[in-house]
Amino acid sequence: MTHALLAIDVQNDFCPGGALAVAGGDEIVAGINTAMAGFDAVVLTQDWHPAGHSSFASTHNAALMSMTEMPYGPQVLWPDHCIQGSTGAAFHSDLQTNRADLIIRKGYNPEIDSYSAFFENDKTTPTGLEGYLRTRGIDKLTLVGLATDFCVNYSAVDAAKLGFDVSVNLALCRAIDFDGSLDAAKSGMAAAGVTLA
Ligand code: VGL
Ligand code: ZN
Repeated sequence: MTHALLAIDVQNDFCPGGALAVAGGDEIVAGINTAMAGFDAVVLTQDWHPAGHSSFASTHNAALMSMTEMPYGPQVLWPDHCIQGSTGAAFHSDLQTNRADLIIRKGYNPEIDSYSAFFENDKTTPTGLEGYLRTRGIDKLTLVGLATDFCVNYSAVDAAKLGFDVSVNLALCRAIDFDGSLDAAKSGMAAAGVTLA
């Protein structure tokens, strides 16, 4: 099998001090760097929103972490984060980005959020990652990164649905864990056939 490491959103805004800080988000960086050498390919994702994105609470004058109804379904309203070109959107400075074969950006569509590295939150608009992996003959994926319960979860479930052999290395992930989201994510991933290591 051809095995890729898919490191999700290891960006400043998801690390302590960032706009949507995930507890311990910076603790996984060294381990991800070490893991890179053991794979046939390394792919990084980067959450990459325009200012005024529809997933931001500020865009709707709504409370942080409240829910709204989008044309594609329910959506959490986040603090402004990962704005294109900002320091918050940059990768953690210790992440060895030079090792990446591909960096894929997501969430650039102002009207649709994109937790998954494969499809936007409408579950139909592709990011192009599937085609990249398939044309390189990659059939096995290990996911790491931020956040376990949102972007890692959605990416892992989509990858499994697409037929990839998927595992998530939970030791190299950290979670937002909001309103039971981590437990729900773990059961959802397991039900989708994702191996949780
Ligand atoms: C993420 C919320 C909003 C993530 C991205 O990377 O898990 N979560 N945007
Ligand atoms: Zn985002």
